[in-house]
Amino acid sequence: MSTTDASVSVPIVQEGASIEVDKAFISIREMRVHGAGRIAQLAAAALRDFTESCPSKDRDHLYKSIVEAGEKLKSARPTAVSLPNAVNYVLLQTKEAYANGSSVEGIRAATMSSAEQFVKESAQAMTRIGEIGARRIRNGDTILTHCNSEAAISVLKTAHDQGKGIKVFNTETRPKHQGHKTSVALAKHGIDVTMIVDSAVRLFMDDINKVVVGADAITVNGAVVNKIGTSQIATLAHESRVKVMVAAETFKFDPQTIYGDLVEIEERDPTEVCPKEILDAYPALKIKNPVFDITPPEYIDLIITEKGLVPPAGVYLMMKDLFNIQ
Ligand code: RUB
Repeated sequence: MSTTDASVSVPIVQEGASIEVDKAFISIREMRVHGAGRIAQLAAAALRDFTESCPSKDRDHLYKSIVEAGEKLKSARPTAVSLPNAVNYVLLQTKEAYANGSSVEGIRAATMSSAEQFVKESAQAMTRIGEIGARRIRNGDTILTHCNSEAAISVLKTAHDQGKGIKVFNTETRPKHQGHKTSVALAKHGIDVTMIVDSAVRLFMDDINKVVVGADAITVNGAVVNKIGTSQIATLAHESRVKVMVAAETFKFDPQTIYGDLVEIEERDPTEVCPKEILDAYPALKIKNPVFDITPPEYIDLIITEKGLVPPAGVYLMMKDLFNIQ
């Protein structure tokens, strides 16, 4: 299988190797590959490889099989809208080809080329977000980031490469410590990085003048769903008048929120928070482990997308355009 565990800067989708849908599903569900952008790319690549290797010679059967594989991938994790958006992007072409009466090979080609296109566009988006976001970073800024966002890291690396002399604080990010990957990626890139525990953010807020985080989903009113703890950080930043910027590809925009749907917040296993022996010994002990939270638009200054900067209040118009909503 052509996935790597989620070390930043290593392509999730490597050329020449085939990705199985079941394995991709498990990798995403068990967080061997995590982060909204990476799971979207993995899902698109898995659909491409599934389509290529599917032996079906019947167009109805091929179509049904591709749609089913897509639905399975979508169900791997519930919060990051990048996952259904990636699958829907690919399936749009599958559905069009099928509806137009295309042959088995026609359906296959349409699906594979749109999956390829998604992977290519998401890599390009990452570079653009770095360029656009780095313009908002000033020489000598001290920036806080949370969790492990490729988009946020792209902004930080680009600013550093432009010689801006930034310093970064990053949280370890309980309970799965994805922040360790961020520290390593930034340190490897030569960036001055300091890791702190999540609960130390307020203590260090006086040293910080910008917050840059990623997103799993952005709702129609400009609220940002991201790793648990993001909203606490944004609240503290607001209190200290520190700017909060969110780096996110436009496939993190959630079109369903236009119709009033809520983003489902994933709740993970209690053993991520507390050792199993303790839970077994004290059955009355309750654990809550929601892994994302929602930062209201009032606490966000700017969203950095590959199509440009957008304030939270501008999300609706951008979404209308992106998803062709009348
Ligand atoms: C990852 C997380 C990241 C966003 C954005 O959570 O919250 O900030 O997914 O990442 P998890 P990216 O580790 O639970 O998937 O910018 O890489 O898409």
